[in-house]
Amino acid sequence: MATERRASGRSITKKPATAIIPGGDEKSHDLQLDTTEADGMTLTTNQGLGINDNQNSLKAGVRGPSLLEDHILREKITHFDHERIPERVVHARGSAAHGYFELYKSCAQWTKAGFLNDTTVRTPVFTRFSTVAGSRGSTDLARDVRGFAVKFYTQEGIYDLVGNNIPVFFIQDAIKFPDLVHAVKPEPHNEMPQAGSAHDTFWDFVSLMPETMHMIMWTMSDRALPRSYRMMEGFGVHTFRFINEQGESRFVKFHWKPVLGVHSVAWDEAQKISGKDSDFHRRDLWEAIEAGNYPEWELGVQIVEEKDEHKFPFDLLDPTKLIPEELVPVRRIGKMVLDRNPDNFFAETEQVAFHPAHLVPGIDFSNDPLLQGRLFSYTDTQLSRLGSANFNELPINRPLTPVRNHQRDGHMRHEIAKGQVSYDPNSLGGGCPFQSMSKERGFTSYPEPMTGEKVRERDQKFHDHFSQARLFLNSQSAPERAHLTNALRFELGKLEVAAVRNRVVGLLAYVDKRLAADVAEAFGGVVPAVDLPLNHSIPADADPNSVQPTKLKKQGVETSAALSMANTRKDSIATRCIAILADATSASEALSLKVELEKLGAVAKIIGTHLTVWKSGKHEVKVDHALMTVSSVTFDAVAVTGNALAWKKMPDARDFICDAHRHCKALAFVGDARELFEPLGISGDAPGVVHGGAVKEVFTGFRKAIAEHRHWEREADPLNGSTDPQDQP
Ligand code: HDE
Repeated sequence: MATERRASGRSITKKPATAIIPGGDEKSHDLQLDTTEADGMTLTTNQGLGINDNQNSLKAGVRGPSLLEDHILREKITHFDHERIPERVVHARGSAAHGYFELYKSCAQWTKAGFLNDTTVRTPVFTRFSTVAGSRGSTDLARDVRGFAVKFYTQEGIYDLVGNNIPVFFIQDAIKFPDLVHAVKPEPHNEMPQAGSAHDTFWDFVSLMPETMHMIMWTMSDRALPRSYRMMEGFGVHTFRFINEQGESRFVKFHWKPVLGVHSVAWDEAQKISGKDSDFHRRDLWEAIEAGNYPEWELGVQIVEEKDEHKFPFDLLDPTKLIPEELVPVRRIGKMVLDRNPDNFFAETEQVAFHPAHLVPGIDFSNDPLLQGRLFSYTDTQLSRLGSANFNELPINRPLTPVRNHQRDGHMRHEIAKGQVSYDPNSLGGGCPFQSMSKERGFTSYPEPMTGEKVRERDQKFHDHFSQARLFLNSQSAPERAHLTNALRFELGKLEVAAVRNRVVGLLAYVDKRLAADVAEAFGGVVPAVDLPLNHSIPADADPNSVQPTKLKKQGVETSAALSMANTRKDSIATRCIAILADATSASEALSLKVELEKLGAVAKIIGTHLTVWKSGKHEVKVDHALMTVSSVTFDAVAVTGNALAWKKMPDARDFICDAHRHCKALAFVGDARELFEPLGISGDAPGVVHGGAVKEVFTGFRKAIAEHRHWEREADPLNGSTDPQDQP
């Protein structure tokens, strides 16, 4: 038996590579390889034929026409012509990494899932992050929900937790998903805009669908502009079930909590990053892993006992609602570490096929009508995207456990099933494979009692669309609320149809009158009165206006600290990217600053006007990036060293500093730089700005300012330019 490293990189044990000779027996490949092929260096065709010339096609004479006979040319070009597969209909743009999951403490009291019981097991994972609306080549920094899908290769088969970075969703029922996606995707007549929701069809849909309001609060917040995939939360969104060995069921919501904290960028910054580096999140993930800064998330669960199912003012089956952490705490049960980049983007990141129905014993579905629809969609979409019912045989999708069944044939079947028998029950194959004899090993659905009439309706509790939207809004810090307001002003300001804008502003008033008024200020100040649209899925006798918007208050939840990024971790600069502007005169200062920052785990880069290497005593100081090739929007903080007056004359340097200031990043000026920063409108007393004579004078203040992430107090209101919090929305 030999151990092979598969394309997916997970180690499995299998027999030596063998070939099936039609009509014959297995024959070892090893016998057929000569030493040149064995060293893996020789270029071959797909049939293994050695290629002697990969530069010239076969021609009739050196100036003659190419010959149809050139099978090597034809094979190469034919394969190339078929390289593309359809991109994902949603979540097309994504990046992924390998890693593992480790459990802190057995969860056997809640679930019999093996990987959540045994703390000695390290479960391999493959995790893909994505945007939703954009095409495969679109920018990473679009305002959008992010997908957060984790494939666990457990000892009981594949378990997929296919979630998002926002804990709720736009709609309550799967039947509306195609409409939602059609509305947000580029408009069908002109295929614009790419990867953005700031257009008429999306907001038209929203304005007629009040259940979107909670999710809209999240997508208009900075949650939709993550600083990094490594710094965003993940959520399973739906309520699932845990089933333990005794067959007891509890409801569960899944959370991923990033160890680095939850951080975002500013909207102006996001737009600029899209131009400067549209692969910003992909690069960030890749480089962090290459540098050994492995991203980590803790897996958290909120557990609700069966008997408590109905004790909340919202329905646990409603995916537009979250369970406030104040009502049910998130218990951290394990950690995921991503420590290896894919070897091949297409084979792994593109071909990975997630599915919420890839379950292991001990985890089960709830009746959430959105989840129920997803259970159909994901296999179906793989059939059109990956083109075959055998997509599960692709290396990245294969479970580590053996697959044994009587499914046969189909496009691109890899498995060479042996023997006469392909049906069950059978006696000719000795009855194999058998149904699992032990209940623990196989999957058993939770025997939830079912009654009821066939209806196209939702429970009355589903019709409160505003309480949790308001809870989210009320939980935001003042700068977060200002960003949310300005995002709505931006998105609605892009609309061409005033009636759509008015309907949305009117709908916002149901969430919060002040929010609606602040948004309306950008459009003439009028908040139109709109009736809540009744759509056909709401029973005729339900009056949405009668829904009590303050229900959560009764349970003592008016704000929830977990909903604000202002409460996240702000004590570390690990993995933060710091730009140090330097010239030949400041080489040694730049180097010592870089060394000090890197001691704390930051990634510091020296930026000079030229790509060069300076001498500083016995040290060589390498310029990492030329100023004209970078911009401060791709860094977390900026330190300026060297000749202040020379920087002041350079437009690129001025923009670099001004953008960092505008985006409220930590700024350090080493040496006497007042003549540089004051004319740029930067106050030396502003929060997050440090200046002084030497590196050691600024270092402590700079470090603390970076750990704070952003200093939003510096931000001016876009409508009146004021930085006074009283004037902000
Ligand atoms: Fe998905 N979704 N979705 N979705 N979804 C897909 O499957 C769908 C929903 C999510 O990195 C598709 O393989 C329906 C909620 C992620 O490969 C497709 C409905 C949540 C990914 C599909 C939803 C998600 C997808 C497209 C409503 C958060 C990317 C390609 C009933 C809990 C996975 C594919 C990856 C991908 C359908 C709603 C998360 C078409 C019908 C809610 C992270 O099957």
